[in-house]
Amino acid sequence: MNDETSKPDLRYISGLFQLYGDFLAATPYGTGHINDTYAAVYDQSGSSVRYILQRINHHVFKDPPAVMENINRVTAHVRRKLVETGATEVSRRVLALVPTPDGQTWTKDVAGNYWRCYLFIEKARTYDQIESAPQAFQAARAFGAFQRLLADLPAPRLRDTIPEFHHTRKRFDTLRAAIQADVCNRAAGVKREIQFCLEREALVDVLLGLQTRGLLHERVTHNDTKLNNVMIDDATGEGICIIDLDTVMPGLALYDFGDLCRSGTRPTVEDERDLSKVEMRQDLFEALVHGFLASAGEVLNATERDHLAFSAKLITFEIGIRFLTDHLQGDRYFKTHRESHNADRARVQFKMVESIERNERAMHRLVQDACG
Ligand code: ADP
Ligand code: GN1
Ligand code: MG
Repeated sequence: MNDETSKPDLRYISGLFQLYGDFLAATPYGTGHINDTYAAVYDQSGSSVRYILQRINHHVFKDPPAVMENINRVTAHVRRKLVETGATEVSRRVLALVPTPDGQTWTKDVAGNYWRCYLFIEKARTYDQIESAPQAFQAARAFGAFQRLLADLPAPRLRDTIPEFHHTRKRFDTLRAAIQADVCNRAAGVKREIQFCLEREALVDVLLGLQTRGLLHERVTHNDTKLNNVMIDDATGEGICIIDLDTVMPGLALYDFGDLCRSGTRPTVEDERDLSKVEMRQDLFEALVHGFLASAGEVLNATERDHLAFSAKLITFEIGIRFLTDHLQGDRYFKTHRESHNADRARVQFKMVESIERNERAMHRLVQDACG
């Protein structure tokens, strides 16, 4: 059986995809907060070959077939463009779905869970914590390139896999409702964090206002551009493949840049308990700006360029709001691994927001210099 609480029978799940050879083992893999990810190992005539098996979180993604339709279109488009431009190692540069025997990109197990399978990108890894400015540059260049490659994705519009995912006003209002409901009696324990958010309410309407005025417009964006969603090549350090494509859908370019700054400028893990270590590092921000502009610069308009520094603050604030909301609502959304985990994560985001606030003018000047 494969309900969500029991350990899935991964030999059986692997058998639902067109995998050759003999199943050896499958173990939990990665540190994502949403899906259940496993690395499955097969013996193929004497060679070990790995695959990624993922159980899609269908509480978060209410329409998994729509998610898979998006991913199939997006990966096919990127693959075609990479092939056309003569890229090498294409199957390490774009996720490759392994089909089921009847050619589908996903399947359902007997318990009603949705599964997919990808080729395992070898000789590369993801990082939960940024290590250097060159690595920040590489990550940003890869996310920017992904956005640029998808700028001409043919119609129809991609499906909204999580409607209003980055709608900062709605995220704020949901927090306010969670504070009022206080279903777990946790609000008293996070009074300072709540106050921090309430004082900054005005931030949440800025990009939405620019969008309403027609100064920002929708693009195909990734929407979950944290550092551990880009694979970094072990040998060259290149940001070789963008992964975790469930949230690829229409969004603002600034959501992608801003969210990358959240993890890409912070020299600690996302749930660091020693807040004295948490700060926005200007050298890392500079590397992110240069990396993003190197690949996506030519598609950004003046308003987008003008709000790159602001987006770092806004999206860090937004994700902090989401962690705090989840803490207040009883940890129903993000996976947690310890007591008050979401509150710890929220505190790190808010410490980053403060650090960005102190440095925002210098960050903005740096962007202006980089844009020339
Ligand atoms: P989640 O949505 O839960 O964050 P991800 O798709 O980001 O799930 O996968 C979790 C982790 O698994 C990634 O951070 C990465 O380390 C690893 N991973 C995912 N896909 C691949 C792949 N095709 N090849 C190698 N590692 C992968
Ligand atoms: C989740 O799936 P993962 O772990 O890469 C979340 C992001 C948050 C992030 C915070 C679908 O990303 O939006 O920014 O956690 N993904 C979803 O670390 O909600
Ligand atoms: Mg992920």
